[in-house]
Amino acid sequence: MKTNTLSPDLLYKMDAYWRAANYLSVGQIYLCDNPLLKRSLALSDIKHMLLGHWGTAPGQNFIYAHLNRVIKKYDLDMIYVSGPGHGGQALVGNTYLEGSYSEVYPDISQDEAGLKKLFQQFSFPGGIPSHVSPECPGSIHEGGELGYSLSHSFGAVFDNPELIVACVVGDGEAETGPLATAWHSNKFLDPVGDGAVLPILHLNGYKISNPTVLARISHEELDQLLRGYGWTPYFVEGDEPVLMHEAMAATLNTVIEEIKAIQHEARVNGNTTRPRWPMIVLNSPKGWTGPKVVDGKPVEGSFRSHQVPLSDPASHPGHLELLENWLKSYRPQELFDQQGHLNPELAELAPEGQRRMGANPHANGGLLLRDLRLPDFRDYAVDVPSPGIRGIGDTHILGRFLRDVMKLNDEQRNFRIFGPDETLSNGLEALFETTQRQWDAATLPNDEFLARSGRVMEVLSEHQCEGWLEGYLLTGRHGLFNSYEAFIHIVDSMFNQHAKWLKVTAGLPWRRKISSLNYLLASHVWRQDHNGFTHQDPGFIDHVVNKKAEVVRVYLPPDANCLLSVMDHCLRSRHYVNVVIAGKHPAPHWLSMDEAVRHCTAGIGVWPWASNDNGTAPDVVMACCGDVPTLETLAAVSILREHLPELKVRVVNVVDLMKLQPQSEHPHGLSDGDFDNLFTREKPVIFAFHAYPWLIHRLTYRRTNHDNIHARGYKEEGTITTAFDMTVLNDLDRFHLVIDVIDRVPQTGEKGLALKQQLKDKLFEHKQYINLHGQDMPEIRNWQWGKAPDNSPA
Ligand SMILES: Cc1ncc(C[n+]2csc(CCOP(=O)(O)OP(=O)(O)O)c2C)c(N)n1
Repeated sequence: MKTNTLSPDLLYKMDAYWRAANYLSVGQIYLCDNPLLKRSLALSDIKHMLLGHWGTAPGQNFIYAHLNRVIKKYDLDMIYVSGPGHGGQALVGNTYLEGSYSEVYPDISQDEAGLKKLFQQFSFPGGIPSHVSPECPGSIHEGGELGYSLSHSFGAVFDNPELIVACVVGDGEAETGPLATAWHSNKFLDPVGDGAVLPILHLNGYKISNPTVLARISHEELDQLLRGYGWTPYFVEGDEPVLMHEAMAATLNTVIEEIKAIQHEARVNGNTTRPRWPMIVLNSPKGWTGPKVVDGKPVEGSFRSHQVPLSDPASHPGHLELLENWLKSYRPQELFDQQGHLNPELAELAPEGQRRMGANPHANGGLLLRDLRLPDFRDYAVDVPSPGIRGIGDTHILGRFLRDVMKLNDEQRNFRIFGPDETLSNGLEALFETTQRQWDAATLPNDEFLARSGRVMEVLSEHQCEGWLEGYLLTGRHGLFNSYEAFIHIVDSMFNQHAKWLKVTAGLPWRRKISSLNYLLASHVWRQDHNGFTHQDPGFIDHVVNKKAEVVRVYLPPDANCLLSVMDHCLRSRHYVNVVIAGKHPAPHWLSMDEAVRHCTAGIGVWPWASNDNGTAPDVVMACCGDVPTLETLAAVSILREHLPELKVRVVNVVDLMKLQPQSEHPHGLSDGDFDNLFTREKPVIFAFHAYPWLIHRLTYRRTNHDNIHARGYKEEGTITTAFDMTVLNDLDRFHLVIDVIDRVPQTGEKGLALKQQLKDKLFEHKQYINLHGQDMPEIRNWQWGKAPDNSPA
């Protein structure tokens, strides 16, 4: 189709701007000197380590230049997400051309000296990484680990009705599971309250050394696939720059006007039909405009252009001339003056101020972050007249607090809860008293809590939940991800990337802190009553604690009041990943709200009412971390008190797992003195832990009393069975804990041995009972702290 969207003059300038960006992309990979090619290239101008990715860069430079035009034409509030973020130099180069880069890094000035530094620093020790890393202004998505660009983009536009995210999806990236599912995000977008995502599938045909699937299906099949996902694809295809500029410009006009029309229909005319949002398929050669043939092999339009198409000229002499010709093909003398300034006619093609994609505040979310309005969590407290009273399940109580967090921030529209279809299952039903699940696909009369606009985001993809939430947080809002504990592992790697992002951005003064990524892991390992072994895996925290201490926090509140206190803290915190593990099943309450606040503020502490060492040296420390281990520990303590009353027992409860680490390793870590005061220097410690027991050793191996810490936890034993039997299967139950004490405290003597035998009999009786009755023994079910009669093991 012949169009004339661009005047000849504008077309020339846009092509020149693209050439300038391409020149910078090549220069960053290769040059450490001679940035304007004022003299012939010499070996000394070339970096020794040639690192980076060329193949994706020219396509992304092309896209960026064209987005600049529509931003100006339509005064768009737009940011750019680069799925193939490995082409980092493209974004660095474009933000340099538009001036936003030099504003953040004045040393990289827009002149010859700055150009030289720009080239030198890229993929260079002490410089910047080769991806669209946090150091790159305008980036909310590094794109190192492929697959999350669309999810991040959707997260960014939720509750940002004026924002458009131009999301470049690599055709290789599109093969990943998360990306393949992310196309469905269009069924979760509210055209009234949310902004728009413009996906641009970068169909450059190849990955590292393979073709891409989407490039090797027919045009028709790809068109049908994308339509099947609910999009209207517009194809821009070819390799002839002039024709491609015109096609891209015309198509961008079309899609932007379509986006605006959809939004107008929904916002002004109240049309509630789910729209088919437009998207672009850019089919252009990989390594476009680069060397066509190198050492007799085709490079442009092939996988060979993925990284560095020309090798180090020191060992490949012919490559120096090829490189010089390649750089000169962009005619840099037409683009930059002798001082290295971009030709002003080209410079004015870029948008101005915050409309520049490198300076858009949405891409530095902390700038826009407003505190949440939080109700007083103490108002949701459970009354605990004495420790051990029965409760309805901790997350159900938390749900009421979260409901009111939603309510209070309804106007600010800056808080959402994300989950893979588990918000109800995880006990947060109270949320639906005030909001709905956002859903723009069809609904049936029997559906529950679905609405076009809602603050709960549910899709059965942990990847989408995580990606959406990250995008939401990175653009300056707040949120919570609730998930089954076992399946949060699905996003282990996404968590990694986000934690890395937080670590790096914390060290960049111009990046403002964002709100924390909060995980609520309910439906945990110990209570998988109707699911069993597949749903039993508490290992996410083993994974989390690998990350930098300044970024990660892990909380295991033992009861509802502690959970409220912890969650309040997490929602106020900044720039962390907070993992909170809590139960949803009926469970005892131990602490009044005042006690809970004190305990959670300390993060760890002795429970004096459960201890009988009365401030003297104990014979044994019973430590517990997690709701179920706390229950079993207290039940064990009550057995000890009844049968071995002379034994001095100290109960230590841990809410903040990082307290166990040495202070040198984690800012929350206890000093060695404080640790010794709690756990003693030489007494046995029986530690009942929620997760895999080895983690306790990993965290405490440097402590004085480490040799005497005996940790119990989940040992990968599980099935569908009773709640108590789960603890028995893993030796975490009250009877095993008492036996552990007897085995480690010699002074229990004959009395201890007799008790041990009784407890072994009890364990036998327990097995027989559950196999016959299908539920736990009454003395287990009805056990309550402080109520002696049912406690007797005899
Ligand atoms: C999850 C993940 N798996 C593998 C890689 C290694 N990798 C880096 S680039 C690349 C090919 C990407 O192809 P595409 O998305 O089409 O990007 P482009 O062709 O634009 O470079 C691969 C496999 C990665 N970065 N992330």
